[in-house]
Amino acid sequence: MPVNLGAEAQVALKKLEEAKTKEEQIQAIEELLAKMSKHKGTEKLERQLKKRLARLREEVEREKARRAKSAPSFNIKKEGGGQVVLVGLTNSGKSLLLNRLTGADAKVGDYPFTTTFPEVGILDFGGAMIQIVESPPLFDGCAESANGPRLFSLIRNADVVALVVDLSIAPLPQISTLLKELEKQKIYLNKQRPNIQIRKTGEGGIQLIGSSLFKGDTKELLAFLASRRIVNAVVHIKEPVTIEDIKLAMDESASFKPALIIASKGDVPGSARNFKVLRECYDSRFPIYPVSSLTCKGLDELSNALFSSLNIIRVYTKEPGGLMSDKPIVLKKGATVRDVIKRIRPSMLKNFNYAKVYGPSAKYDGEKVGLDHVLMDGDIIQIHVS
Ligand SMILES: Nc1nc2c(ncn2[C@@H]2O[C@H](COP(=O)(O)OP(=O)(O)OP(=O)(O)O)[C@@H](O)[C@H]2O)c(=O)[nH]1
Ligand SMILES: [Mg+2]
Repeated sequence: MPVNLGAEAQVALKKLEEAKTKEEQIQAIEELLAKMSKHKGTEKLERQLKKRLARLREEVEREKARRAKSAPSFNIKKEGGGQVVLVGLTNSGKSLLLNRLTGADAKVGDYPFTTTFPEVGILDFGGAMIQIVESPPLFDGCAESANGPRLFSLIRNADVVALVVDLSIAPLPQISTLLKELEKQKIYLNKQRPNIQIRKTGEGGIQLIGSSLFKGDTKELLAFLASRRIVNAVVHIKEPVTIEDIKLAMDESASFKPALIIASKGDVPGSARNFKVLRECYDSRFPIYPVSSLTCKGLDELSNALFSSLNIIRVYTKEPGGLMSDKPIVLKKGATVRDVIKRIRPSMLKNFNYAKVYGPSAKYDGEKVGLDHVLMDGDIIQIHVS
């Protein structure tokens, strides 16, 4: 090392020798380069320092990018054929279940609040990729916690809600807490928006159709409508409703989600009794699937149920005279031949002749069908163009 660097540069050099982190090293090299006197004798050192600086800066940038990518976040981009969110109290077995279903590596712990950010995995259900998201646990009053709003918007955004109920402890208080917390945030499971139609008119006051179905005081209803600036309208009530139902029907912020219950830890002694209690109370409102992530019992049935709950189908294509595609096209239930063509090659719609269908929706293998033919899960379709 040349001795004639200058006093300030010597200090910077000492700093560099003692620097522990990459950031500290960068700072020290920058200081050293700025302070050192430059002459023929320091040229080599200057070159080395600049090279080292560039390498350190690059490493720091790369680490930053990696951290940003893997930083925990509540913003989960939807992927695959549909998204199911696992919602339960802490320790109910969500992480282990997610890992078993998808091969994810979420942390499992026998202590509360192991998962603090959503964990994501993909369940490959015969080529239909189902995104499973573990929500951090719900608890009494969680909406008021720092992550409360993000937690509920995660749930609101999912296609299906799977309540995870721990069978090693009493199930009913768990469900009560989950439903209470969700409904406080206007997330309603396996319920329909009350069936009321309101058509504003220019005049004529409020015209009530189906008024006998309204269970309440009509004056109160008129006052409520007036408070919403609805004074001239046809209000069509199509099912028995209370004033609360009408308020809910008109509440744009309410969301209504399809849901099922996953009864976890079915291997634990006493779980059969808890399962019976759970079924007695909730069987009519929710499909219930008992599982054990420890023994993997019930996981196949559950995967089937998750797929069905998403209302999607898998359709395979087959080139005339060729092989069947090994990856299915995933479509919404009710999709037609037209939807398949739109997905794979819309230009074929113009010279579409017919399609041959093999599988559940065909009356017989190779049935010739048109664009409006409704497909079913597992169909194979061969498109013929003129
Ligand atoms: N016996 C048994 N134990 C289980 C089963 N599933 C999970 N556990 C145990 O239950 C505890 C909690 O499991 P987790 O998967 O971390 O629970 P979680 O719902 O993700 O918990 P949080 O992240 O805190 O919400 C762990 O000790 C697991 O080993 C199961 O099927 N059977
Ligand atoms: Mg967890």
